[in-house]
Amino acid sequence: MDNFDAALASKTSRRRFLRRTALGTAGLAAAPALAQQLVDLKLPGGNAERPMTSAFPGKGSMILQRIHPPLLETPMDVFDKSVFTPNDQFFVRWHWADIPTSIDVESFRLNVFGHVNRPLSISLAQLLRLPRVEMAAINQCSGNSRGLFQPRVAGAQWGNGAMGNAKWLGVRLRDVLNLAGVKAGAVQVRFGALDQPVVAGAPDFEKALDIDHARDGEVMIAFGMNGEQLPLLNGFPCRLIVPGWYSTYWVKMLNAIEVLPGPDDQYWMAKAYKIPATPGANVAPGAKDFPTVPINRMIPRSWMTSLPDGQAIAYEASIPVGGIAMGGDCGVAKVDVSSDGGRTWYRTTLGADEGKYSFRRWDGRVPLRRGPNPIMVRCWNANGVAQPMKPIWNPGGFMRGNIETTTIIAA
Ligand SMILES: Nc1nc2c(c(=O)[nH]1)N[C@H]1C(S)=C(S)[C@@H](COP(=O)(O)O)O[C@H]1N2
Ligand SMILES: [Mo]
Repeated sequence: MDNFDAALASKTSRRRFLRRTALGTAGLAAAPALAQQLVDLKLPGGNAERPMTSAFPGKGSMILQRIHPPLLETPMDVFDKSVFTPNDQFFVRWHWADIPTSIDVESFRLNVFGHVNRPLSISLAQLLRLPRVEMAAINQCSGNSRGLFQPRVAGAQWGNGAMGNAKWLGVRLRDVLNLAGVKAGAVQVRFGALDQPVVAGAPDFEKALDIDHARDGEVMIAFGMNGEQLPLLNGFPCRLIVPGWYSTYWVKMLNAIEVLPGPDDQYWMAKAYKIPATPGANVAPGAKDFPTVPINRMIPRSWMTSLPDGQAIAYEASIPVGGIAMGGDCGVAKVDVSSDGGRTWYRTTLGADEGKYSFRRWDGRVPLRRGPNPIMVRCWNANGVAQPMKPIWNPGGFMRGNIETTTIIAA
């Protein structure tokens, strides 16, 4: 991973480092060229077609959910090719449209302040000199698959592609906090970034973690993603990695780390991204007044990716099927597959273990009948939690995790 040091070492490559990440105002401000292709996300109740676009800097072919701020979804077939999601097809989500279009790697500083003994202003060169760690981890939006909620709820109408898995290279947040010296009585750590609200008086995007979580040795400040720099839209020059937790905490373009002597009571922690304090974050459709907690750990999920939903194939007695699974906040223990609506289940073979926070490949075989075959996948994680059959509902459209069905038509 010497390319990071090399990039900072010489003036020439320093300029390239910068140029490669400069979007130019046109990059984010102009509407991408009209899409040539539509994709059907099969959201219940319609409004499910989205254009494909490759008009965003550093990004290949993506499902366009929104232009300002950019919301780009990964097409499902990408997940069939590798358990690691390529950087140029990794999903993108921002809350505010005022996003820097270039970063000066010389003057960039990561500031550590608040309830600490020695406030720090860390340059990228200094950050790159700290002991490094690399970890595979899934970045999944809290609202991934929100468009599949029934009844539908407000918010980005994602299909299943607001997630991705990468090998993150960076430093331990704990090491950075130790450099600053956390004072006794610290309660939370709040993370701020370079993006800004476009509406006057609107709350800047900031998230917080409990001090013990921030110092658990797993939470990282990453500057590398799958062996490359972070794409600007995924948070160049550095972002927070919170393994096993939903990506609302994975603050991109991280430039502020503030140790707090009390809980963060600002909008993005106190009001947004709250889930019902009920088992599985589940409430009756339409429910409003219920106790809530900030969204936190992920749960097991799995998908078939070898064939798209609705695919017609020539009849065979049985076919191979494969896909990806995630344990959530721990590893994948086993994955079963069914082609008869969940009456009969077949154990699948798991692919290489890339670490407990990574996607895991699974492969199996199911019998077919003539006509539509509802193929279901079910993951158990290492804590013994299995995906439930029934979908949950909550007004935020958060934490979908039920068994998903891919229908294959054999004729
Ligand atoms: N600075 C900043 N970081 C952010 C956000 C944001 O709006 N601003 N959104 C969060 C949310 S809700 C998600 S889903 C992830 C998306 O990460 P990605 O764009 O790299 O896929 O970024 C998180 N980090
Ligand atoms: Mo998100």
